[in-house]
Amino acid sequence: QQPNLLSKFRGSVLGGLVGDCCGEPYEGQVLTDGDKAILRRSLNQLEGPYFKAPAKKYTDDSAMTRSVIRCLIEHKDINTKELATSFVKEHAAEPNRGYGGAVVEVFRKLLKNKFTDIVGPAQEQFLGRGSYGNGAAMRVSPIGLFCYNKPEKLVELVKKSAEITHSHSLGINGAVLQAAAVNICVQKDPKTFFHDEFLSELIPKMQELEKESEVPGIKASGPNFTQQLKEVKTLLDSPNPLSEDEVLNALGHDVTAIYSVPTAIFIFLRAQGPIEGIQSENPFRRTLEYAISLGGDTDTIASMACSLTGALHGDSLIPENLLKHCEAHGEFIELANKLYESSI
Ligand code: 8NA
Ligand code: MG
Ligand code: MG
Ligand code: MG
Repeated sequence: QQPNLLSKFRGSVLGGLVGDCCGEPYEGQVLTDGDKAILRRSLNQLEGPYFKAPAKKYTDDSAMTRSVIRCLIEHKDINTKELATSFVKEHAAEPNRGYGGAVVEVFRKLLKNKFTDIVGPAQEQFLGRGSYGNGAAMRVSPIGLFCYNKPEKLVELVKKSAEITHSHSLGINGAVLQAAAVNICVQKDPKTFFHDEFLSELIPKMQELEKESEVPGIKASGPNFTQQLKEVKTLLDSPNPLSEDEVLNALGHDVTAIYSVPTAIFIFLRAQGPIEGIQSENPFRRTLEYAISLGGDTDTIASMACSLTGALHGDSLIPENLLKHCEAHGEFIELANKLYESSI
């Protein structure tokens, strides 16, 4: 039977946490076949009979996602001043969670202006162009959940949550894409899920969004999310087995939104079926292992991809013992429960 809504909320929130914690040790790496074998063994071990081990640490992705969830629970809205304050407090308390290279400058300026100007510091980033990093996208899945029964509010809420740190249209639209993808997953029955149908809902949304916000792009003729999603479809429809190079050449795996959010969506969609070299019947495990195997910004890409698989299937596919190895898992279960309560 269809996973219930609460299970989907928990699946997405906990999926995001597990992806972040398990992806973190590999962030910035290109994995060799040997590394992938080690990864597989390690995930098998973590999923197996519980053993005592130091918790796998979450990073900026989960720290900032938690701020977004708390804001939604408390205000049933994105209150930008509260959210900005929460980001800055989290960062001040634990600056070593692997924050992006430039975003800490935004936090410093917000403190300095005493939160009187919330969006100004982000607009000053990168000589006034704004950040196109994936930091707004990596924290936004809860908005996709919250809007399950109010999809018309999604773009507005995402934009408010993004603009505190990311003013570049690619940074913002990447966040809308991730939240919209989660939002579609919550509505779908995994038993009758097809990537064609999913993409044919998502692509027109991005087309409309990108028409409105003429994308300045990395170069004038730079890529946009509509094109990247069409690449995702081409890759998924390809009759030949896909090499990692083909995937990475088409979609990328770095810390920019344009070269990581479509990648996460591709990983999620591909992991709904068998993947050569990954021996698991569980789509959640396939999502996690495949996302990390592709290397690059592994914590963030695994977090985004696993929050999609979790939103589709619910939390029953997340191996219980694996979850127990992730730092703060109990707190995130509670947050998912409360987010559900505040959304209905
Ligand atoms: P951000 O705004 O600092 O952007 C991340 C990076 O993207 C920047 O440091 C730049 O290299 C690049 N970038 C973004 N916009 C531009 C631009 N307009 N021109 C040139 N370069 C640009 O931070 P963010 O929050 O978007 O970053 C999110 C990522 O950072 C996540 O992957 C997260 O996990 C984290 N991260 C941290 C480390 C680390 O070890 N500290 C490494 C990788 C990623
Ligand atoms: Mg991180
Ligand atoms: Mg890191
Ligand atoms: Mg990252």
